[in-house]
Amino acid sequence: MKSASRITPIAAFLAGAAVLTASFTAQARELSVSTVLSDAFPWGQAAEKWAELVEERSGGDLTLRVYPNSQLVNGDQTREFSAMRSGLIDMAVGSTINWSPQVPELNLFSLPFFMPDEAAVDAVTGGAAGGMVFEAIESRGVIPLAWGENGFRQLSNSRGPIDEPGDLDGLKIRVVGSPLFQDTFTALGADPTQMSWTDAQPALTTGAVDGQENPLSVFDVARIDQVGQEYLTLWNYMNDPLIFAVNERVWETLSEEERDILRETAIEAGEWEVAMTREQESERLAAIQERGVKVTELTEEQHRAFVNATQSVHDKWIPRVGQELVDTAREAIEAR
Ligand code: X2X
Repeated sequence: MKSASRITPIAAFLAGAAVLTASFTAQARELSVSTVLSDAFPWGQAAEKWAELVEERSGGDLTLRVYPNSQLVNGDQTREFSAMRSGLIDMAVGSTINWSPQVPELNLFSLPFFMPDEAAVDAVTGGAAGGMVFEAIESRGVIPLAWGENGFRQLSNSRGPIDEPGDLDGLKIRVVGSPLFQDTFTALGADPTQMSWTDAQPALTTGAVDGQENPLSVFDVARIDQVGQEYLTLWNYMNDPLIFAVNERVWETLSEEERDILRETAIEAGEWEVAMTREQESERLAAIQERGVKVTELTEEQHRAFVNATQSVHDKWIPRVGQELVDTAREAIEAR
C-alpha cells in the first residue's frame, strides 16, 4: 500500500501527460499541401486560401501547411501525383498537366485548341466530363475535391512574332514534362524540350531555350519578359485547370465532419481563385504590354492554321484520354 500511494501520483501524472500529448497531437494535426507555384501566383494563393478557410472552420483542429515550389518532390513537378498517391505528400493543389503522366484522362485539357473559352472550361469541369475525370483520379488512390485554374496558356519567345505554325520552325521551346506537349510542339515544327518549372527559368535566362508557354499570370508574376521573352502570342491553345486533392489513406483517417470541411473549403478556395485569375487577365496583359512585350493576337484564319497543324495530336491522344470522355466533354462544350 505504501508503494502504491507513491506510484499513484506518478501514474496520475503520466496519464495526464498522455492525455495532454494526445489532445495536443489531435489539435495540431497538420497536413502537407504541395504546389508548384508560390503565393506570389494565384495558384499558390489558392492553396493558402484553402489553408486559411480550413483553419477557421475546423477551429484550429486541422492545419494545412503549404509547401510551394515543388519542394516536396525536389522540384520534379511530374512526380507530385505519385508522391501524393504513395502518402509522401498528404494533399496538393496540382495542375492537370503535371498529373497527366499518371492519370492519362487529364490529357483531355491539353488537347490543342479543344477548349475555346472559359465557358467551355466550366462546362467541362462542372459537368459529366468533370465527374469522369474525378473518378479517374479516385481510381488511382487520390480523392479529388475541387477545381481551380492556372489559366489559358499563351506562347512566348525571344526571336520574333509568331502568327503561323511556320514561325515556330526550329524554335527551342521549353515544355512541361508531359509527352503530349512534346507531340504538340513537334507537330508545329518546333524543337520542344521538356523540363520542370524550376529548370525553365535558368534555361530562359541563358537562352538555352527560345520560348515557353504559360498563362498570363505566370508570365506576369515571374517577369518572363525580363529574361528576353519579348514576343507573346495569345492563342488560348489549352487551359490548365488545377485540382485540390487528398491522399486516400489520409482521407480515410478523417472524420465525416473534417471531410466536409476539407471539401467545402476546397470548393470555396477554388471558386475564389478561378474568379480572381480571370478578373486579373486584362490588367496583366496591359502590364505585360507596358513593359514592352509585343503581343500578337490571331485572326480566325491564323487560328485555323494552328488547329489544322495539330490535328495529329488529337488522333494520337484521344484514344489515350478515352473516346467516351472526349465525346462527353465535346457535348458539354457545344451545349455551353
Ligand atoms: O511548369 C509550368 O509551366 C507550370 C508552372 O505552369 C506548371 O506547373 C504546369
